[in-house]
Amino acid sequence: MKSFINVQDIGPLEKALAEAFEIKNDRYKYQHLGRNKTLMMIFFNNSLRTRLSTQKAAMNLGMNVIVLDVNAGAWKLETERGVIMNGDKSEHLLEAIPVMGCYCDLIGVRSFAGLTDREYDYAETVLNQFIRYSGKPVFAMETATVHPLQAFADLITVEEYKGQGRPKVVLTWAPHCRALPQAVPNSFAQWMNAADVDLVITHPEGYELDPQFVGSARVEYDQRKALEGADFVYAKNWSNPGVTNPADYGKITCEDMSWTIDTEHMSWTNNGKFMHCLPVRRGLIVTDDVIESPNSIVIPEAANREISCSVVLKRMLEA
Ligand code: AN0
Ligand code: CP
Repeated sequence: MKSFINVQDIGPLEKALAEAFEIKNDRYKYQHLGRNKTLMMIFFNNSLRTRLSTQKAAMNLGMNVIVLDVNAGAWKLETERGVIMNGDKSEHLLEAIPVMGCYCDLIGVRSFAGLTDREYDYAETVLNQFIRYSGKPVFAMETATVHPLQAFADLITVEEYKGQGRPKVVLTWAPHCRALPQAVPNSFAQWMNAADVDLVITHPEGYELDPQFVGSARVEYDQRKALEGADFVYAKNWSNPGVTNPADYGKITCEDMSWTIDTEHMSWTNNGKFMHCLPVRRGLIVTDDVIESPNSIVIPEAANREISCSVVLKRMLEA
């Protein structure tokens, strides 16, 4: 596997899941693969889970790991071409990337959407510069529009907790005080569309996700109708994707607190499991009692980040 960005990169999901459970049963089975190989993780944004789980997965595979927080200690990087660099940015990404590529075998990139220019974000400008100029295989650790390591971990979690038959999985928007990217819901929708589940997406009008990610999912604007009979409730805030109205891109155009997942919302479901990628703000996305309830599987979901990443790094080392 030369890159890991979209669900297609991982190939058949049954095989990827089988590999995930094999690794979960024996995390150190492929320890020889990473010998004398170096992973470089580049963070333009904060992280808890991605940083720790990716490092752990790399260590399980016997890799060396270098972590760079671009905004804490490195030169400030210019990402745009054609600018006169007389501001606070000392180095251009187009020199920094090939230099980083010299010191490693694999590169993971976390670079969130700027949420001001839809075209720039949806062209995955920063990620594509890494792919083009690093000379090394690159994987997404949440980029402008996708978070595949999270979606793969979510898929593993649904597989582990589902009962008999095809589960009903509901991706629901929930309110938030800051404008957040669409990467998590985009990838979740993309991966669930590829999996054997009944996917329903619910959000206020105007928050339509990009059609390439919605795929064949059913969109239901009535949150209660969407949640009825749900086996899994996947809550997430995202800012306005600017699909319906381009001028709204990256903005908060709904603050309706009736979308917060509380016990009443969960009572409409089929004893549904509550999921969230974390970090989560209680009182906005979900109430304390729901996230602390026995039906909340946010911690095993986060634990599966080590597993999804182990499969991805293994595949990239084998390539
Ligand atoms: C990020 C987001 O919503 O994309 C990261 C989630 C994994 N969340 C925040 O910035 C709070
Ligand atoms: N879920 C997730 O990616 O969390 P972090 O932002 O803490 O890495």
